[in-house]
Amino acid sequence: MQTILRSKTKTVKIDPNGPFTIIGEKINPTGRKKLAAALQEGNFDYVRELASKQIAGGADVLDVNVGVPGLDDVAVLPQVVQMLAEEFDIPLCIDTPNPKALEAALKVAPGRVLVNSVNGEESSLSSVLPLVKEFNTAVIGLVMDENGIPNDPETRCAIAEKIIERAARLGIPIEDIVIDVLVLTVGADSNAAAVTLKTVELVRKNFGVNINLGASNVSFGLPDRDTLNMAFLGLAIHAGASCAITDPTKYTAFLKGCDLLMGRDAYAAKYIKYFRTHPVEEKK
Ligand code: THG
Repeated sequence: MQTILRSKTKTVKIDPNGPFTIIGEKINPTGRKKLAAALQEGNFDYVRELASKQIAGGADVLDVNVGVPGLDDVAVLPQVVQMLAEEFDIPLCIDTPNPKALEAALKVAPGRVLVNSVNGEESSLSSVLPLVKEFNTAVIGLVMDENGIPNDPETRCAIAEKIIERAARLGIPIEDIVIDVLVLTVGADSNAAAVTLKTVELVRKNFGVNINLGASNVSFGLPDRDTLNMAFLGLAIHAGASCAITDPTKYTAFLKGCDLLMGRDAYAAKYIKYFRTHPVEEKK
């Protein structure tokens, strides 16, 4: 089951059996004062820099989130999307909880975007899914609803099913739904990642859909976040995840390694090509 995304000239296929799709997380001002300030001033130079660094690092798709308290996202989100679409040829993942800002951004986005996100709440289903249909996009479905994020894989899976069914009623095909099984930090609950990994297996087995993770969430508040993020990504890929919102400037090499080890990189061609363009510094 492939989820097709497009920029002006490029196509990205998210595929459970293909190479892992890397969605760059860094255009997101949460916890980043410099980006928040730049967005508030309407200066997009730093956004440009974050986009080009992530693309150079190996991003397949860029997540775009302008969530700063007090910022007029209905105005700013489409401006940032338009700038990115003009200057970079890479599909976008539009990350906003505000359907008005989403609609404004979809009006200016070329190609086929990934909407981030809808969830199992009635208000979300009824405001986001019609936009997904109207603008012919794909969409990330979060396994949470009015009652928050369930603690068990079965209830998370039931929310995934609800999102898939409600989308189908509007004529949105299942391959355009990417289920995000949601990861919370193991700093607060040491069982959190295990529940998410079980949910990956269950959603994959029951529906066969593509599965996404906001992988860097797993390590909030803990030392050496890179170690935890990479360990989690490796386990999630083996469990059936096909894409992640994560940091391509740090994890692309690791993820190319996972593709090769999963049998998704014939003759190690992509792994070798990656290191040809991103040489490892000489070890002293
Ligand atoms: N699922 C979906 N979308 C999402 C998330 C998800 N969007 C937002 C978030 N979660 C994924 N994006 C990030 C972006 C940055 C960080 C974590 C997740 C992060 N930032 C550093 C911090 O806050 O400590 C700061 C910046 C840095 O040092 O680079 O960790 O789960 N569908």
